[in-house]
Amino acid sequence: MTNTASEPTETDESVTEYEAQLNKVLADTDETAAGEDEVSLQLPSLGLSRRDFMKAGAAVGTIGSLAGCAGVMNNGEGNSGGSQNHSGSGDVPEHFVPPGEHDEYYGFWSGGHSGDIRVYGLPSMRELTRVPVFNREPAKGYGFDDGSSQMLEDAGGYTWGDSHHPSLSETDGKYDGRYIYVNDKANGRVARVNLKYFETDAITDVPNVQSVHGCCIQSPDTDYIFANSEFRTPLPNDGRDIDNPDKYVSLFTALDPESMEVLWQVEVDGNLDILDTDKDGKWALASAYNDEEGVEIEEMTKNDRDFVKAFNVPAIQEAVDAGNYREVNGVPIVDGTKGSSLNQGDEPAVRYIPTPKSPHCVEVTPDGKYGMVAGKLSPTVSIIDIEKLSTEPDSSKVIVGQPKVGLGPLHTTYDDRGHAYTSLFIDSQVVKWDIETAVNSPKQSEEAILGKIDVHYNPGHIQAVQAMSTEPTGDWLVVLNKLSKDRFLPVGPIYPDNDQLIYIGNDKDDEQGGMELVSDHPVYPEPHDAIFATKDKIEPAKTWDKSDYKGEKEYVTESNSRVDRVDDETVEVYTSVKRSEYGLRDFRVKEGDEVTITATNVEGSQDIVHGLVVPEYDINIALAPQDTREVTFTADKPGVYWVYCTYFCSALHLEMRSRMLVEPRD
Ligand code: CUK
Ligand code: CUA
Repeated sequence: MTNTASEPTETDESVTEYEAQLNKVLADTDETAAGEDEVSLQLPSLGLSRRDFMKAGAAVGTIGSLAGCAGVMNNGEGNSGGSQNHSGSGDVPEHFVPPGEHDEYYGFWSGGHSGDIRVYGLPSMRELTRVPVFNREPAKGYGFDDGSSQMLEDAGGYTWGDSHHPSLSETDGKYDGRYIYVNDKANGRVARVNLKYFETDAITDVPNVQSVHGCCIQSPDTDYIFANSEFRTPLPNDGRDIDNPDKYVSLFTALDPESMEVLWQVEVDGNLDILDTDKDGKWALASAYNDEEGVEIEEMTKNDRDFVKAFNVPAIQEAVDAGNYREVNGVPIVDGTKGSSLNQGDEPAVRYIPTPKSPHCVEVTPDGKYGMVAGKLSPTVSIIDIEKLSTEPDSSKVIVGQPKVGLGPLHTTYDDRGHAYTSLFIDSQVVKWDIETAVNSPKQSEEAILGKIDVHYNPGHIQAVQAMSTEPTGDWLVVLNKLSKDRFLPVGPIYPDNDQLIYIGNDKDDEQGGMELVSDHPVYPEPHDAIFATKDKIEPAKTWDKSDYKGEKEYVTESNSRVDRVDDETVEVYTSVKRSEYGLRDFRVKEGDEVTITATNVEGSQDIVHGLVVPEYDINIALAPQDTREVTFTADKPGVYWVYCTYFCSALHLEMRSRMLVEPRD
């Protein structure tokens, strides 16, 4: 704890204010919960006073010295806090990956509001590359050539996005290495990254929704991509019902994984939040809050329960096929609200499963048996028995276990030995628990807990290797901590996040359940989630395959490099690119021409990338071997413009140039 200077009254005020706010939420919950069934918050059974709960919460809410203390106070027992970059015991396998050697796993991080996907190796935690998705990225020329800038324009023309939940495509429940799908929480979009080229190849701006939060593929065969809109809005949101929050809706959207077109949407009561599916292609489970359908925080937290929504995908598809929907902005919208006639009978389209208020997430176990709903405000995880969704008509009986895990549970992940790991935001810990024990012990009990490990600080997502597929491998776990505080050299008021690597391969009977903190890694803000695949699942191309763009773009060789004048104001420039020259040493256009440059990197050797940039024209494309890119612009400034290469490709890299000569038009 280095940030202990306690001065500012403003900080104290904000803590007090936050305490008061949370106090109100909890007071309401306690009152309404008294004498009710087990879905209530049940704070007294925590063995903690509400005051303790409050303090932890208050510290979390304030980015000051207190939050750091919260982690340490809760730790108390003197366990692993000291281990930073070395394992504390000899039982942890080597996580240091020596120079020249490769990692065992690929990790794909969503970048958050940087809008990208980051690619890391595990266990080294070395960042390997970034794949720009919703953001422009000059280092890769993304958003600068015609193809990618047109794609961004067609997807709404936004300049940024907030990527949250990356989902790897699956075949038969196993990662097939074809695609990653990821949502844009900011602008209500879903994108696809092609893992042959590690490049975004499609973005869909989902109609009728404002923010897409939950996003996942449908297991086991990626037949759909699902996307949850978190914010309720009028339908359509065209100026009607502005002052009528009752009429705002939240939508569950299905997209086609190949065409990326929106297929249908389902309207529900309350908000929708995060998503996962079963492993049989039937149920999609969405966490949800704000069953009150309020628009202000006091309204949103009035009731002591919310409802997880279970979407019966075949039943919904049947309703769509039967024309049982209304259409808004060209999308079929199925009525999945509580009173809908589609929700009656043996195969209801949507089931509403009661849980404690404001649950955060749903994550399905690798065997597809259970969906875990982390309580966030409740110190529990609710276990949904997925088979019972089809057989048990009483929704409250679908929850078959509810272990008390600790304060602020947000996300759950799995190993290959029947254990669950849940992040505790307020306690700044990861808790390991046994799934079958939790199902077989009384609700609210701690019998299933196998151990807890401290992390620093305030974890959000946690993810174990291969845990979203049917093949978890159970050796590594990454904890995405929201705060890093005093863990690294200070870098100004916007800190890095701190992703911590934990070894989970030992089921030791100690207070940490055998979990071992292995290393800390600062990360550029602010990744939200990650997903890991063994290295054999991903087979990236080493160079482009020109047959992949045949018919769309010309492959320009040295001998067919040329300038084609199409008409008086349109010019097409074709140039090859290789070490250390462009096919055209210069090219001539007229002031005011619309110029399209088509350029091909004709080299076949891997890792030889060339750039083609034109200073003062904002032109910047990057060309991997065998790739062709196009860029279109208006030559509105007469003069001489050097064209140069941005990648240091050879000893004659600096001499690798061409000239664009723009003649004045008289
Ligand atoms: S949400 Cu961030 S901690 Cu967007 Cu996945 Cu749970
Ligand atoms: Cu090509 Cu530098």
